[in-house]
This record gives sequence, structure tokens and C-alpha cells, in this order.
Amino acid sequence: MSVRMYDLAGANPAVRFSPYCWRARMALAHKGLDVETMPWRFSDKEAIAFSGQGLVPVVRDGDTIVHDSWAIAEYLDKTYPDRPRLMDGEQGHALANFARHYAQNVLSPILFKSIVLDLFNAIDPGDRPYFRESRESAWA
Ligand SMILES: N[C@@H](CCC(=O)N[C@@H](CS)C(=O)NCC(=O)O)C(=O)O
Repeated sequence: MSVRMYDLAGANPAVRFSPYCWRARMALAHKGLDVETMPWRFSDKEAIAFSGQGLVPVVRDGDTIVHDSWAIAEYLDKTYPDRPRLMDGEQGHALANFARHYAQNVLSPILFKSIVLDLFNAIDPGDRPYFRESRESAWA
């Protein structure tokens, strides 16, 4: 049975642009697991309500549901220790943790401002009012 992952999609469902979802997809690929991705839009909160929160990525692996890209990486290493490791030992874990904080707290704020209009234009028109309002209040 394949792992199911809810993955942020644009107006074109083939366009996937969430850096957090890509982290999870690459982690799943590194583990060599079969993945079925479910295109998800900002207005589809209902579709991931089973995870108890409203952000993607969300992964369903059998009866286990995991959200948050970091929690997914840790889950995959714990659950599939015989497959290639994502984080090797305590030092590998610490280094990956540093890299994710650097990416989200230093790189993302800079990149976000230069690509936000491209994102706005790529998302589903139904998502645009929510995207605009939530991003303006968070980033302005
Ligand atoms: N800490 C979370 C962040 C997840 C996150 O912010 N996901 C965004 C997509 S990039 C999202 O689902 N946004 C939905 C919303 O803003 O309503 C992780 O690492 O997975």
C-alpha cells in the first residue's frame, strides 16, 4: 500500500510549489516509498481536517497520520530504519535541524518577497483572497 500525501497545488493541479511539501516528497523519495500525492488547495481545509490542523504536508501511512515536514522526516527514519537514512545519528539530526531553521527563517523571508506575485498568479483563483489576506497580515 502506498503512502498518501496531501500536497499544495496551484490552479494547475500539476504545479506543486510548497517548500514544506517538497521536503516531505524528497524525504519519501529518499526512502524509496511509493507515494500517492493528493493535490490540495488553501481552501480545502476540510480535506485534511482528519489530521487535526490546517497545513500541508500531511502524510497518511496505513493508520498513521503525520503532519509537519520535520515530523514526517523523523517519522520516516524511525519507521523505516533499514532504508537510507535521512539524518544519520545525533549530529546528522542536528545539522538537518540547523539547515531547516536557516531555510525557513533566513532564506524564505528573502525569497518570498521576490516570488510572492508569481505564487499569487499560480494559485487557484478561489484561493487568492485567502492567500492575499493571510500573507499580507503575516509578512507586511
Ligand atoms: N511547519 C510546517 C509548515 C507547513 C506550512 O506552512 N504549509 C503551508 C504550505 S507551504 C500551508 O499549508 N499553508 C496553508 C495555509 O496557509 O492555510 C511544516 O514544516 O510542514
